Amino acid sequence: MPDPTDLIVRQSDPPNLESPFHQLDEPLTPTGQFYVRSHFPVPNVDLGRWRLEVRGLANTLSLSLEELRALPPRSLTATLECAGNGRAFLCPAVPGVPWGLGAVSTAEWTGAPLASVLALAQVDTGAVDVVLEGADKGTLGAPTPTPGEIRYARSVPLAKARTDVLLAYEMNGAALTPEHGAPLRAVVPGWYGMASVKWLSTVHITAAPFQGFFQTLDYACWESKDGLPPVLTPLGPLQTKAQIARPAPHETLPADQPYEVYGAAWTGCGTVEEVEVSADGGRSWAGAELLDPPQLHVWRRWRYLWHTPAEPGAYTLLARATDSQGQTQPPDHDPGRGSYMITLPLRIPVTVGGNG
Ligand SMILES: Nc1nc2c(c(=O)[nH]1)N[C@H]1C(S)=C(S)[C@@H](COP(=O)(O)O)O[C@H]1N2
Ligand SMILES: [Mo]
Repeated sequence: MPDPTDLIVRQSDPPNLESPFHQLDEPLTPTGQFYVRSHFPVPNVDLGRWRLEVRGLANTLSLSLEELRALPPRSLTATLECAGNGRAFLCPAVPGVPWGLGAVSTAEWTGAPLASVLALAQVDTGAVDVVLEGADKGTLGAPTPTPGEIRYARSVPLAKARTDVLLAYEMNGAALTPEHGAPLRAVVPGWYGMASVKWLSTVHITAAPFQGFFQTLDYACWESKDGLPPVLTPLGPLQTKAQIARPAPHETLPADQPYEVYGAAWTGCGTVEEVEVSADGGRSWAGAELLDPPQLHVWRRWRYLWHTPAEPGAYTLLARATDSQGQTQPPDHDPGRGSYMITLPLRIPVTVGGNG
């Protein structure tokens, strides 16, 4: 287990642990500070007998870890964000793990491209979806009970699976830890974290989009298109978002002093191109300085030099990002998103007062 003092415990069994986002420093989150999201207990994987099975519209495969390690490895850096990150900021409150700012982290992942495994399996024409199934299992109760005991499973469309999905056995240059999915997990760059299935055990190739529990009853939202009534749609790409790491919510800052507001911003498609900060509750906005070069699927840290007001009192800071496709953050939370994709600019209350 990671050192619990490095993470904020939102739930201990199964482990749901939040990264201390206010400690954001380097572009990569140290593994011991990387958030943990699990629906079921961490499975006991027998490493001696472990194999990755490939089934469905392809040749059946059963691959050992050695066979996967023998495929040409690839490394990529990707920011993972849980779709429920920031949920604790919603008013009125919504059900689910009450994540603050820290259900987001960035790591370097190394493994075999899923494309290599799909090529080995010679996927049939007619295949459209790739279901990634984990070894973890359990039951969930109200408000949407599972059909008895199920395994965690999520799918990615075949085209995405062939593009950049990684089957990772390493995280930040070391073997994957149990809570992050050892011995093998998927990393789906640019997508909300639910797609990056941990403890991967089976890959199923299907002829129709998968409609499993975590694709429909969970991790889906309402989308309205073409004048039709709203349609329940599985979550996919990360939405553009900036977050303030410092000051932390409810921090007290000295009056009439320069203060460096610091944070990170990310997006699913393209790169973050602009971050703006408001120090007056969202009435006026000013551009922040981006500190990292643009890199697909990786957050960019940013800073904004704020001269704190001379007048002591309560102030509200907000940040918002815009990406290279022009996607920016909505001013309000769309009810169709339910308890997911919380990208309205979060209000960070601070006290400016006294002599600090
Ligand atoms: N097998 C399995 N994979 C899983 C999950 C899970 O509960 N079981 N949780 C998903 C969710 S919702 C997120 S946000 C990410 C979190 O990955 P992490 O715990 O390494 O941060 O894992 C995803 N993969
Ligand atoms: Mo998640």
